[in-house]
Amino acid sequence: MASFARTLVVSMLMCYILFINHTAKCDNDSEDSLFQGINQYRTTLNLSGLTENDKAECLADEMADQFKGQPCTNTTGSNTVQGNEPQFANYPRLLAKCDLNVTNTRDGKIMPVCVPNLNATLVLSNYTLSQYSQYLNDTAYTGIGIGTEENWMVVVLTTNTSEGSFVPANGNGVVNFAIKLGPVSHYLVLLSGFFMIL
Ligand SMILES: *[C@@H]1O[C@H](CO)[C@@H](O)[C@H](O)[C@H]1NC(C)=O
Ligand SMILES: *[C@@H]1O[C@H](CO)[C@@H](O)[C@H](O)[C@H]1NC(C)=O
Ligand SMILES: *[C@@H]1O[C@H](CO)[C@@H](O)[C@H](O)[C@H]1NC(C)=O
Ligand SMILES: *[C@@H]1O[C@H](CO)[C@@H](O)[C@H](O)[C@H]1NC(C)=O
Ligand SMILES: *[C@@H]1O[C@H](CO)[C@@H](O)[C@H](O)[C@H]1NC(C)=O
Ligand SMILES: *[C@@H]1O[C@H](CO)[C@@H](O)[C@H](O)[C@H]1NC(C)=O
Ligand SMILES: *[C@@H]1O[C@H](CO)[C@@H](O)[C@H](O)[C@H]1NC(C)=O
Ligand SMILES: CC(=O)N[C@H]1CO[C@H](CO)[C@@H](O)[C@@H]1O
Repeated sequence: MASFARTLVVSMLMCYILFINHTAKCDNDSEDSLFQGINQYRTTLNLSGLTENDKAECLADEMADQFKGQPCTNTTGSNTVQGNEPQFANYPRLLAKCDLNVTNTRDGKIMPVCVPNLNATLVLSNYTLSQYSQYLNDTAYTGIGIGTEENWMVVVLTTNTSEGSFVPANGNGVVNFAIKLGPVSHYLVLLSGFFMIL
């Protein structure tokens, strides 16, 4: 009986590991292709490419999570009428989760789109051929983070000024390090669980 329980737990852990790898990969494909598409667009406008920003990516992930379960309509995502952007009461908490606050994110720009199955062509055109294009065509923005959830994709643009750098003002390197290690610590927790039951 004990060995059955052990086998069950081990196979559940295996599924979990595979599942994490799988979703990470799916997200990465759509995010990567959008990242490249946006920078190609910037090149055609004679602007320098945007560099990846870990904190912006963290916030983009958190924001995408907020849209989970919401359907695509003609008033969501890139169709949102300016002034009617969705407001999230827990926004300060989402910022805090990413070790950010309003001071260092004020000049950033959050741009959600909703595209069934994240069709890569439509995702890119939802940025380059919509109201969002004016922000991509802006030298003020220098960094980018991309998050995905279901049919939702969220781009967060950052600046190189202190109000939009998405760099914690206290410059706490330890926190940065911990977040970079995020995926690895998943495995460490899993591994220690693995050894505990053996
Ligand atoms: C981009 O820059 C090049 C050289 O600096 C110039 O010849 C070209 O007209 C520019 N294109 C646009 C779209 O500004
Ligand atoms: C959005 O869709 C609804 C019905 O689905 C339609 O009545 C409305 O005119 C559409 N609005 C725009 C701006 O396309
Ligand atoms: C944005 O994506 C939607 C699909 O949700 C599509 O119908 C629409 O044409 C796209 N808009 C642009 C400007 O590409
Ligand atoms: C993505 O959308 C475009 C335009 O609607 C369509 O031509 C293309 O076949 C779609 N691609 C996929 C993989 O569904
Ligand atoms: C990008 O911005 C420049 C300067 O504001 C403007 O001249 C140009 O028409 C814009 N291009 C597009 C495609 O929006
Ligand atoms: C910020 O970015 C702008 C535009 O890319 C550049 O001209 C400026 O030198 C940058 N400033 C710093 C402090 O990196
Ligand atoms: C944001 O964080 C910085 C330190 O990282 C702090 O100096 C600043 O007061 C904070 N701003 C708010 C509004 O909490
Ligand atoms: C946008 C993004 O996260 N892209 C990453 C996808 O994964 C490859 C490696 O597998 C990285 O090099 C990219 O930076």
